[in-house]
Amino acid sequence: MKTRAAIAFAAGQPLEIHDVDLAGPKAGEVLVEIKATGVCHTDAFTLSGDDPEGAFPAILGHEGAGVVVDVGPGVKSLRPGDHVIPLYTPECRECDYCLHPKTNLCQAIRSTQGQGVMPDGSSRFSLDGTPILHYMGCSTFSNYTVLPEIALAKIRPDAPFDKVCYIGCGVTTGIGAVAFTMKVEAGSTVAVFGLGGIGLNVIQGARMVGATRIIGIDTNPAKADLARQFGMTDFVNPAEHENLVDAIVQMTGGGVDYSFECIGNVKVMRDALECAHKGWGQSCIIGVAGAGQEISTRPFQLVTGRSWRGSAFGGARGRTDVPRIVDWYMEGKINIDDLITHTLPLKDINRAFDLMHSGESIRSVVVY
Ligand code: NAD
Ligand code: AHE
Ligand code: ZN
Repeated sequence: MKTRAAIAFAAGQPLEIHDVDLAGPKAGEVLVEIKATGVCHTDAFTLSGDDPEGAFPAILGHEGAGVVVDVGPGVKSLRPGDHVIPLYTPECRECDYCLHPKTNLCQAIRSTQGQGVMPDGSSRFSLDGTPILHYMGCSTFSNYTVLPEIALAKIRPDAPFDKVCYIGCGVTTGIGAVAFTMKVEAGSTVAVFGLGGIGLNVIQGARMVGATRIIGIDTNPAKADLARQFGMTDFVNPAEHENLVDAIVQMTGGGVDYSFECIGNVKVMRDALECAHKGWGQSCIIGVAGAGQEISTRPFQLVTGRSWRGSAFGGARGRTDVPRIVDWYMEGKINIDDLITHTLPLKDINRAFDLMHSGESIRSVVVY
């Protein structure tokens, strides 16, 4: 079949809209009509050429929601008409990782996914006979896409696609990092570095679990108002402090219980660690840093009781946790609507990247 898609032909180039050929689902695979997709900073990161796994030409996008159209042989858990959210972190429920209680990083299809192909080593997308790569196993910047059954969460049919698509990455990543990965306790003091599409969800997660002081840090003061609405109690603009770490340590009488880096800047990752409280403070890296970049700190920071951790997809097990998070949204427990600042048609998708880079948007959602 044909599907309209935004193709990334090369790093640093705008996406191009084409009618692409899409082969049907093979064994264990599912054809999905994507109804809406968010644009995450990770899409921009890969498009920039900084992603060591970035390969082109590819169809980016990993924050979608849609409807099952067809299933390949052997698919048991899904059927046409089911509403689904694609999972860049699948959940096979069989591999060593899925069976381990301490991780959500299912590895069943990780190596082929990282190469931009389906588990059988081939792509379902092509243009004029040339294969186009999949991205993060999702490729939600295509109106129709094919995914393995284990990479789809079945969700309730009354949830609006143009809102719950954001649960496919940003919402789950932010709230999950607080609730699932770090298990922040009520009464905690939390610092959130970067108040974008991820950081604001960390803030709403921190408020949900009962954190009493939530400090937001962003170089763009225009982010502060929305952050306050989501639960931030204090805003810090790094430009107003000669030593950001000292400022946060002083504000909190020794440092925060938990800090989260939601930018992808290795210097800020260090600050986030070092403003965690001596003896017990824990810092979580969520931001994705470019090829060749490394983090550093004095080992004494860890010797004296701080811990450095990280979180992918908020520690969520997608087929289990994503439907629950959709329920939280439908029950009014979390706010997604106010974070979706722009809704665009696919033909304008490059504007979503411009809005992100200029700091005007929190999340842009493309609606098909
Ligand atoms: P975004 O562009 O919406 O937000 C980034 C925010 O950081 C902006 O508000 C910006 O003003 C602020 N910022 C930039 N430099 C800063 C600095 N030096 N100090 C303070 N604030 C600064 O991006 P996003 O969609 O929220 O994504 C954030 C990061 O999280 C990206 O690196 C993305 O790739 C990553 N990410 C990781 C996961 C995961 O599973 N680990 C999932 C999704 C996104
Ligand atoms: N490909 C990059 C790493 C990118 C990365 O860290 N991705 C996150 C999700 S970001 C979603 O917006 C992730 O889940 N990582 C775990 C994994 O297995 O990819 C690189 O550095 O090679
Ligand atoms: Zn993402």
